[in-house]
Amino acid sequence: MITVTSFVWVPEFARGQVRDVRVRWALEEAGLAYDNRLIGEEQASPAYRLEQPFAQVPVMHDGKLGLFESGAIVMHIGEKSEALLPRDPEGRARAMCWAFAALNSVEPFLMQLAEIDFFHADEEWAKLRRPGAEEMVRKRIGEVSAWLGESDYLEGRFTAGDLLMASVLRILDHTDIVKTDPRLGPYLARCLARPAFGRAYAAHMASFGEG
Ligand SMILES: N[C@@H](CCC(=O)N[C@@H](CS)C(=O)NCC(=O)O)C(=O)O
Repeated sequence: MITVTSFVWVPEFARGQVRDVRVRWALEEAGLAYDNRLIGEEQASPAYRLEQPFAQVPVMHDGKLGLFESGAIVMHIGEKSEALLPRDPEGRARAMCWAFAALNSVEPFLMQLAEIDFFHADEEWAKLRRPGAEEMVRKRIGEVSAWLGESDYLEGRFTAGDLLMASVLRILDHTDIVKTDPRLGPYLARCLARPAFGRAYAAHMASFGEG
């Protein structure tokens, strides 16, 4: 049995953006059922640190195997389903390239901007830093957009790379930076229109009423 651990409560602005959405989305794409385990104060416990060394979510248990890091979890789910990782070695390796690109070459820059906007907007240093942070975001997403060209997905078909790239791009939903890009805007909308995302998002949002 698969169990996804997520927070019983997060502030309003963060709802919909917590990284268990990625894991739920991957499970939905793969057609795998899962239970949801909600945690609160036990996040800070030594026992939970044995599951997640940084005391964060998500965690996923697949039988006796416990995993942390949303990217690693999505890869694990991909091992179980061609819907996320193509079975041919080259297609699979290319999907992994984009998964790492999303998490390593794109997400840090988008997170920097999001952190400024959500946590430091009124601070002087943030006002000075924001234009440079936005410029770097525009550079990176411009590069992804150029790669995408007229394709529907990064490697022609939907993979775990698209799932993670779209998950990263939606971090900036509070701005129009991605939405107004002529290729990435429709790309993000295409990814998020997938029924699997809709189910994952709905389950994530509904979980806050379960605590
Ligand atoms: N690189 C980690 C990041 C996990 C992460 O940032 N989790 C956030 C929620 S989206 C969290 O648990 N924040 C609470 C905290 O750090 O105390 C992953 O992708 O799983």
